[in-house]
Amino acid sequence: MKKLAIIGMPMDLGQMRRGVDMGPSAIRYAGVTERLKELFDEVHDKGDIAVGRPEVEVDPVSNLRNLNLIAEKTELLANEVDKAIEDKAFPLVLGGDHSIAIGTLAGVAKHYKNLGVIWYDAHGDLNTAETSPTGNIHGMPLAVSIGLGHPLLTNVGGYGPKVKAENIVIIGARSLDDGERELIKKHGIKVYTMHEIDRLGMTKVMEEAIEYLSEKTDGVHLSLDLDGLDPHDAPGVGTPVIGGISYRESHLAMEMLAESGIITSAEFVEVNPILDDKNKTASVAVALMGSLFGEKLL
Ligand code: EXY
Ligand code: MN
Ligand code: MN
Ligand code: MN
Repeated sequence: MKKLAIIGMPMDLGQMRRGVDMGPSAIRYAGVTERLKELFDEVHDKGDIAVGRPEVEVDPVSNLRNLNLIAEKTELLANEVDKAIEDKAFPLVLGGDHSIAIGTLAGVAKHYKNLGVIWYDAHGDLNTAETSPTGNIHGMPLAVSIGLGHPLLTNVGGYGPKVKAENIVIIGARSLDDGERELIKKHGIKVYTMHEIDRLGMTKVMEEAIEYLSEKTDGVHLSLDLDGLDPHDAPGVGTPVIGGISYRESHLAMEMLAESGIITSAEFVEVNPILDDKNKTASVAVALMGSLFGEKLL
């Protein structure tokens, strides 16, 4: 029995451009349920986590914008993701800015001894309050997952760290801050930047990533930031970076993940319909989900 639980996380508190809280609606409008119904025995749309419309917290001292709110709301997401897994469903979370991953991983990681993570992103999301140039928590969730950052964030779900640094593979990086580069070297995080994707090709990159993770993990979470794609293919994102992964390369990556069978949970984040071109980015997200869950062209 293949069961899918779709969970919307309409949160935009991890960065400063409003509109990404409408990501889950945009993805639903692009037909996520209808598309995935073909690929699962049961698809349950669990609706949205109650983020509400809290007033943004400005705390110039901590360099962590909306710290308390993000800790509180991601805890709610963690509970819902946990429930989905206990219910034997595959959790698919729709964002929301990338800070939501703090909650998704808190709900997922307790179910695995050795969770792996594929972080498909233009950015490293490996900042802490000390290294962040912006104070935006959407630039920090991967650091939080390995236990680095404010305790209110690293302890979401009541435990931490969620993931070992050596169980992480970043794909598509092309905008890394100095502190993130240092952290990658210090912790031995595996990164396929755009240079490796250009040089090796997506086939080789995915073969290597899949082999690397299958050897040492008992489950793999896919955290797919739409800004990993080139802004030409995914314009509706808050922090676009030119020179990204193409639409076709992304399909290939998802198809190879489907074949491998290693992915046990997923989230698609940073879709901002206000910045989009006729819901193109949400439609791309849904098409990639189709490939991730085994849709075939023929
Ligand atoms: N590295 C920058 C920062 O920490 O503010 C930009 C982060 C963007 C993070 C996002 C969406 O992947
Ligand atoms: Mn549980
Ligand atoms: Mn990101
Ligand atoms: Mn990004």
